[in-house]
Amino acid sequence: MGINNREKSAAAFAEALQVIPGGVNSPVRALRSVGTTPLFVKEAKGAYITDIDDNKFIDFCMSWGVFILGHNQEKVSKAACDAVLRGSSYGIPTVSETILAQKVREAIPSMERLRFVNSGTEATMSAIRVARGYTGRDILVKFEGNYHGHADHLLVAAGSGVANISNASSAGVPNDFVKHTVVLPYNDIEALKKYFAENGDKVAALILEPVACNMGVVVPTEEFLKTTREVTSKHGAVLIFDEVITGFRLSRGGAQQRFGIKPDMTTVGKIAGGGFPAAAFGGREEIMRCLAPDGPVYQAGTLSGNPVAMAAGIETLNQLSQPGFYEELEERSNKFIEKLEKIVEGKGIQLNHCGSMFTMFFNDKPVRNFQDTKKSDQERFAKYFRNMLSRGIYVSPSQFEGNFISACHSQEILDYVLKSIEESIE
Ligand code: KE4
Repeated sequence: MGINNREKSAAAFAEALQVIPGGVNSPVRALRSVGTTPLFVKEAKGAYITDIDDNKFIDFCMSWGVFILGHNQEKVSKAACDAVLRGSSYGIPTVSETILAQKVREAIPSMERLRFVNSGTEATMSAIRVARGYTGRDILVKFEGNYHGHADHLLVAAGSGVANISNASSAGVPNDFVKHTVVLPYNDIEALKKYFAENGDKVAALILEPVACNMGVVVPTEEFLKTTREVTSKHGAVLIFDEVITGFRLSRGGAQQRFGIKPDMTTVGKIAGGGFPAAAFGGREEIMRCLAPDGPVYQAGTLSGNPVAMAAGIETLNQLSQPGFYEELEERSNKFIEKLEKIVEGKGIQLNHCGSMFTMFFNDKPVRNFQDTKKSDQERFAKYFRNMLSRGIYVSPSQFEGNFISACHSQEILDYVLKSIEESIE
């Protein structure tokens, strides 16, 4: 494992640059913040990705958290192939959409009604529109460092790929488009209470990552999470948990099950689509009743609920509902984290984790919010990333992202990764 050469990837990148901006279809894949150029993948199986130079890597990014079962899981891929051979899209309902919707709701009962879309961005954009339609209010509250996709009104102090961009929001977004978006510091209970005391009755929705992952993993205090529920209930604002990452990751019912807090609406994606373009937004029936064709809030999508993604999602959720799946993953993750904590102790690294997701911040101080994360040593992180790559391990290529332990990461793999981390942080 590891890199013997990357000539074909380099040539492929040069060619991609002639037709695709930055040579990538999503900025964070360009690996600019870690001082190298992207791999071009040929195939993947389980914990491994293989690039077009036939280098094999253990993957800890797992397509940004999608593959909790592992890449190209046999039954998931077969379900998708079987669906394709029957037809890939109809723009007409299929039973598979109802089946997957029922499975999502069975795992996340707060999603009394839900609709499928093609990306997390569409899911959060649609959830916010429904919340505004339901309340008749305009203001959206979000938190610094939380990333909810690239809809115009959400690109304010966002995390993930935007975190590496110096300006607080994206060019091309007129100020008018973000004037109803209020940004508060994550994990700051006083700021949250103060804002709602003064403006709560004008707030349509509060959206947050119930465990942040797009500034790197930042676990909120339980008090902070409880306060988001209290202030929104008190002022009739809609509480939206963006569980695109945490859904089906932190437990079968996501963060809301893990922390026992029931939001009014939830978005899910990534795992739920089994590696295909599918996400969903949903919540209380009386809110979702506002959606066309029942109600006045419009939302639509040509490929929404397409049968291929539905088939992959159904097979994925079936496997995740097997008794003991999450207990086993949690136990293996905890053991890994315990060992990693010993390795990074005294090395100027903060290890933030929740369940099977974690981030190593190259930072001398605890990391509890976006401002803390930005004091991390990105150069040191970049060197660490390249050291791991040379050892055949592809960790998430940004200080502002999480890493994901998945069912395919055997004990042998985890031990090799720990040994490599110990060597790579020096
Ligand atoms: P997509 O539109 O990228 O499918 O989902 C947007 C989104 C919404 N909400 C949360 C909590 C998310 O994490 C995301 C997308 N996550 C990033 C990685 N952290 C996507 C990776 C990328 O942008 O390439």
